Amino acid sequence: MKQKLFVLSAILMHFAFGFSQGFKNPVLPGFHADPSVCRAGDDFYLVNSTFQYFPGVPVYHSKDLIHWQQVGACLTRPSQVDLTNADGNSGIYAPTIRYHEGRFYMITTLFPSRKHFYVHTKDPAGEWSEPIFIDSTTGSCDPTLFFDNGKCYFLWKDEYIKICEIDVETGKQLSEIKRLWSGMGGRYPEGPHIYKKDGFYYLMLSEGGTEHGHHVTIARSRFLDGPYTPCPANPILTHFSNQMQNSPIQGVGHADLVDAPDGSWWMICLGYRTHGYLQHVMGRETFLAPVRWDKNAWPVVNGDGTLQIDMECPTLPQVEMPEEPEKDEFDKDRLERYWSYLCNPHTENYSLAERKGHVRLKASTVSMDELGSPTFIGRRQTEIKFQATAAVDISQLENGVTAGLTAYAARLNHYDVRVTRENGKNYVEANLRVGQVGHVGKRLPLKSRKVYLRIEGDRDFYHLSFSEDNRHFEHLFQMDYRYLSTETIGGFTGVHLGLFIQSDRPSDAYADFDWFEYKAFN
Ligand code: 6LW
Repeated sequence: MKQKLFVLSAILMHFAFGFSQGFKNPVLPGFHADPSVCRAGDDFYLVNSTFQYFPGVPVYHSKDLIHWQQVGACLTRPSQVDLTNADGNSGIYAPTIRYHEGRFYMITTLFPSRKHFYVHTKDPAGEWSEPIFIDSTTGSCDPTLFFDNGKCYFLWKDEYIKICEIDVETGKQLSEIKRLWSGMGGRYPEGPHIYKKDGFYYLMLSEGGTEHGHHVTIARSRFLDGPYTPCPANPILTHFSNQMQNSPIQGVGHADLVDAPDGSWWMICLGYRTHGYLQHVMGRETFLAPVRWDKNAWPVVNGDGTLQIDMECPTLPQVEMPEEPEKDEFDKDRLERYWSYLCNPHTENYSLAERKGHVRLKASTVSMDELGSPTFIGRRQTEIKFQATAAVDISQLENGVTAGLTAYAARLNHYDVRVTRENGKNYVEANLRVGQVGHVGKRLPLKSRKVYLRIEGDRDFYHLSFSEDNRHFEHLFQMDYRYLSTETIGGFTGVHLGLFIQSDRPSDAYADFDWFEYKAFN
């Protein structure tokens, strides 16, 4: 009844005020994979997987499921997660966030150990606890928690979706493990979540793999341990159909459901925006869709189980969140939350204090082509068309040291516009790493101690250029976007625009980045 009133009031608002609020997808653009959402009162919180990036599992806050602000991260301390030698196929996989009796829980899996663990907090924007491992079960991924009748249940993806009761204070297994459902027969049944509504337990999961065949299915039972009856309208969300083959959004799946204070239901899920046909570089992003879920009925996602970039639908009352600054002047005592490190950082190689208004990156012998934690900070590419510019003081480089701006997809897939010091002179060059092949484009001598490095993206290329006056930019190289795409390199992450420094020998050299500007054009 409440939902009917919500829809009716939205329609009345539409005609009375002539507007249908609607919103633009993705609600979290750029690499925001495997989203999970919960609600505490009027506040929504959402988490994403992060693999080799640190801090792990960013926490976003919203009042309307459309506008999100990153308020923290779950894994901010090396004691919580060891990402040594992690890459885009390991580290932190899909998380789930849940709220129960005043406490937030985030459960996830660490690869390659495949150990499931969770952390908790009373303040999702603050520090989260030390990890509690569920030692009795390792293997596969996509854990979730479900609280029912004073008990806590742990579910995860194995060859089936499995469940057991745990002691949520210790992670100790309290009941035998049961198999619940393995979906409709699609490959990789994964990403399970349980919801209790109208006396039914609903088990939702994704099948088909996190590529073009991805789809969301659901089943229900009067009993938590089943048997589960599949929804006759499965899949309830997919773009694998003929109807959606030309959609700019593909691979939709890995969803979570949440109800709003007004009784309406919503789905967040992952998907990716291709460059026109099959390939994407930004990783899997977070999308939103309205759900009609009448009493005792099956949920219906956005009317027909698909979603669009421009969503024309009634929304919750919209509450804007502070926008991320386009230009980062590095003038605060901590980095903006959108910056990430690769693996657990060597914190001694980063300083915001040694030169006011600059981030000082100190050379290490870990190169961008290696596993480990090079001196690097990166932020997500959030649109196909973008412009990233970094201003850097290169006066303290030494022979054999290289510093610059990179479009980073993986250690063997990145395009850099970089400054290198040789025989006491500084040069700027384009450096392309494509698997086992490296290529350095034309190398030009630099006269100034400050240089401006730029990478621009469009539907076909990444363009690398530089300037010594921040007005005239000289083009160095343009490189096909496809060699940074997930389809080419595999893995589960997305391109980051990053600042880095590295040395081929031990060195005290450093680079002072004065500012970084990122403009996205959608
Ligand atoms: C994750 C699985 C998936 O564990 O991809 O799209 C895997 N869904 O649920 C890695 O993100």
